[in-house]
Amino acid sequence: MEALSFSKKQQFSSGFLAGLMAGIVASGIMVLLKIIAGGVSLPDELGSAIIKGMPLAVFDYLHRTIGVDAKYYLFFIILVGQCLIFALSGGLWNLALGAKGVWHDEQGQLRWSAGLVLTFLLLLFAGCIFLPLTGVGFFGSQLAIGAFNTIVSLAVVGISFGFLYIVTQNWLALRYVQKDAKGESPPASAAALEESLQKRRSLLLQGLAVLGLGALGVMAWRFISGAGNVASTPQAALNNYQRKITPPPKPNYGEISPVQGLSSEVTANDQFYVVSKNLVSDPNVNGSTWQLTIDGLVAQPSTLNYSELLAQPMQQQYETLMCISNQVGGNYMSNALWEGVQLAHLLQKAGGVQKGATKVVLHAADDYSDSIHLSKALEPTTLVAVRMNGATLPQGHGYPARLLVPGIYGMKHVKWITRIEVVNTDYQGYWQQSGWSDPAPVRMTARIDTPLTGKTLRANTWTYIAGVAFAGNRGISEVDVSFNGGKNWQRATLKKPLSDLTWVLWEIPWRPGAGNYLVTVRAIDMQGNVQDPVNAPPLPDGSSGYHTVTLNVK
Ligand SMILES: Nc1nc2c(c(=O)[nH]1)N[C@H]1C(S)=C(S)[C@@H](COP(=O)(O)O)O[C@H]1N2
Ligand SMILES: [Mo]
Repeated sequence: MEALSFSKKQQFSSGFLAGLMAGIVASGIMVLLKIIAGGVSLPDELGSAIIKGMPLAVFDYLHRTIGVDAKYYLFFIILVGQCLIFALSGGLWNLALGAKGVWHDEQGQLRWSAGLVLTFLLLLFAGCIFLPLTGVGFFGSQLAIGAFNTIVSLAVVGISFGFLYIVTQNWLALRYVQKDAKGESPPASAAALEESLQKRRSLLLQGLAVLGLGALGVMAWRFISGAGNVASTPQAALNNYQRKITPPPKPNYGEISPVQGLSSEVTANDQFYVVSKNLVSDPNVNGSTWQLTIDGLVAQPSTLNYSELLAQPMQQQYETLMCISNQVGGNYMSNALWEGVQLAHLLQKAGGVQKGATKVVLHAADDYSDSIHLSKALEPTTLVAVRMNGATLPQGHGYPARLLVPGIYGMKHVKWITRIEVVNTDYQGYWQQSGWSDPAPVRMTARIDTPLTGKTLRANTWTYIAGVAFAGNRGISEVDVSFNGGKNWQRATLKKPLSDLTWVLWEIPWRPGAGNYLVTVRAIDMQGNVQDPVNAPPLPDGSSGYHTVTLNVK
C-alpha cells in the first residue's frame, strides 16, 4: 500500500474530529463520575467561579431575566466549551505529531503512547492551570474531595479520552485508507477525505448552532413570559402606604375551602423547592461514614457520626423555607415538618462556646458554607435537622443533616453539613462573598396562588382568590386583597398556621361584574408591620413589592 500523505489541514481536522468525539464521551463520563462517585466536574468549578466572580449588576440582570435556572444554561454552555477544547487539543496534537514518526506504526496508525501523552498534558493543564484559576487550588486541593480524589477522577476521564481519541483518529485514517485501496473514492483520496471531513464538520457546526439557538429561544421566551406577568405593586398601593398598624390586627382565623390551585399547607418532600449552587449534582453523602465535626471556639472539639447524632434529643417543628432569590409571587417557598437536634445542644455537648465567640459557621460537603450569629445559633428553634415530613432527610435537601434557622432566608439553611465551627470573626459565606445579605431576615411576602394571572373568569359567579403569606418567624396577622389597584383593601380569611414559623393560607370569596381587574395582595405581620410595597429585586436583601394578577371577567 502506498504511503498516504495528509495535508496539515487534514491532520488538524481529523484530529479535531477525533478529539471532539472522544471529548463528548469523556465529558459525559466526567459528569457521571461527579453524580455517582463525587468526582470533580470541571464545568461545575468554572461555572461556580463565573457566578462568584460576575459583577453584581450582570448577575442581578441574569437572575431577574432567567431566574435560578440560569445555572443550567451556564453549565450547558461551558460543557459545549469543554468539548471544543478537547477537540482543539486533539487537532493540535495530531498536527504536532505529523503523519509518521515514532508516534506512528508502520501502517501510519497512531500508537497508544500518543494518547497517553496527550492525556498527561491535559491533566497537567487541568490541575495546574484550570483548577487554580477557578479558585479551588492546585489539583483541587481546596475541594472537599481533596487533591487525591480529584486526580483519580480526572485520570479516569483523561484516560478514557486518550483511548477514544486514538481509536477514533485511527478509525478515521483507516477508513480513508480502505476507501482508497478499494478505489471507492477516486480520484484524489486525500481530497475526498478532506471533503467528507468538511461535510461532517459543517454538520456538527449546524448541530451546535441549532442547540445554541434553542437555548437562546428558551431564554427569550422566559424573558418575555416573565415580563408579561404584572408582579409589581400598583401606584395607588404605593401612595396609600402606611408602614405600621398599632395595635397589630387580631388574626381573622377561619375555615378555608379547599380551592384548586391553592398550595397545600405542608409541601410533600418531592414537591418541596430545591435550590443549590451545584451545577450538575449535589453531594451524595454516605451516612455510614459521614462525620459531623464541632470545633473552633468550643471547650472540647468533638465529632459525631450519624447514629450518634440520631441518638440526641430530637424536636419537631413546622417551618417554611424561602430562597432569597424568590421573586414576588415566585415558587421558591415551601413548608415542611422537620425534626432535628437543637444546635445549642450540640454546642453544649462540645463543652460550650468560649468567650469572645460571635458567629457559628456551617461547612458543607459541597464546599458551601454560611454563618449565623451566635445569638441566632442558640435560639431553641435553630436545629440540625435529620428528618423531613416524617422521612429521612432526602439527598436533595441535605442528607444526612442540614441547618434550620427560622426567620432568615433558605440560603442559611446549610445542607449536607460536615462541620460546625465557632468563630470570633465576621465570617462571610458562599453567597455573601457575592454581595448577598449576611443577616438575611425573611422579608414579608404574600402570593396569589389562584386564579393565575391572565385568566378569564365568568361574570357574576362566585370564585375564590387564595394564596399564602409568609413573614419568617414574625407571623402573619392579616392578609388584604385589593380589586382596584390598591385603593381599597378587603380582609381575607386566614387558616390558623401550623406554627409561628410557617406561612399562612388565606382566601377571599369574590363575585365580580364584567371588566378587567388588577388583583393585589399584601400582608401584615404579628407586630403590625405592613408588607413593603416598594418593588425590589432579590439581590441583595430579597425581593419586595405586592404580587398582582390581571384578571379578565366576562
Ligand atoms: N450545602 C449547601 N447548602 C445549601 C445550598 C447549597 O448550595 N449548598 N443552597 C442554599 C439555598 S440558596 C437555599 S434557598 C436552600 C434550599 O433548600 P432546599 O433545596 O431544601 O429547599 O438551601 C441552602 N443550603
Ligand atoms: Mo436560596
